[in-house]
Amino acid sequence: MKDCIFCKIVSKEVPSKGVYEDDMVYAFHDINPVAPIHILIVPKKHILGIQEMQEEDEKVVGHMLYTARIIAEKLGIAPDENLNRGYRLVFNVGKDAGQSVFHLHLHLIGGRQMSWPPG
Ligand code: D5M
Repeated sequence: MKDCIFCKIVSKEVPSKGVYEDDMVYAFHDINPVAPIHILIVPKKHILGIQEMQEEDEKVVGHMLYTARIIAEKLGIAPDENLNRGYRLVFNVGKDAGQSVFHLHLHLIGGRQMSWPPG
């Protein structure tokens, strides 16, 4: 989509630090990390956000979650057999939730202790 920063990152028109890519998704380091590890996983198809997700998008959204698991293991932040370590997966949906880029993305955040509730 024209003027979409994440579409431009997917097409490599805008540079990014990629960590994973396949035919459905692209994952790269967030430019403004909130933790030692902060990856964004985006569908190659332009979807505005979860607020515009269609039933036909279930497969790609499920694939984004599975991709997060694979990347977390690769980066060494997946929970161990005692369920220590871990990471957080976040979809910000709409402006009140903090969404600032209106191309669907999943935040994979880890490498430090998280707190709850989020701000
Ligand atoms: O998250 C949008 C996220 O996108 C935010 O954490 C910054 C990140 N961002 C914005 N532009 C770039 C570029 N060019 N490279 C990498 N990361 C970027 P949201 O949930 O919408 O607030």
